[in-house]
Amino acid sequence: MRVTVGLGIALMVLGCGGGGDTQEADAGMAEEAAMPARVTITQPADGAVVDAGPVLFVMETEGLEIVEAGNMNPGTGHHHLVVDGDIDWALPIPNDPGVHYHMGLAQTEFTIEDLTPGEHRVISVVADGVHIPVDPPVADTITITVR
Ligand SMILES: [Cu+2]
Repeated sequence: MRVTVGLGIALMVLGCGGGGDTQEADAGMAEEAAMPARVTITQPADGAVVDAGPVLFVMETEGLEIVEAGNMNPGTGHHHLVVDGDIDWALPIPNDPGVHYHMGLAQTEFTIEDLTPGEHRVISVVADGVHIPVDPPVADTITITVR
């Protein structure tokens, strides 16, 4: 019986990619699935004015695990920062420093050294092991001004 239930949960996870299923076989798991994952840029604050020079970005996540790039386990991903750029939600995030940055070693903080003076839109987005944004999207956007 235990084996049957365990296998059922394993198949369910594989089948749905780790999200969305609210079967009540396991109350704890149903609760977890009901909470949407999210990411927040906790530093700098949205609207902050920062001095030119290195700027430290700090990300906090809920509802998913931050792991190294290459890990395709359901419910995991790694951080990215997109500076004044766009995101194609269906494609791998490009690797072009200056616009798209990958935190492929599971970092939750990242310093951008060379932000130009002026206003910048910075998007934090969590993507899977092959750098495709997780679905549903887990992202946060701030605007900062470098002086
Ligand atoms: Cu990546």
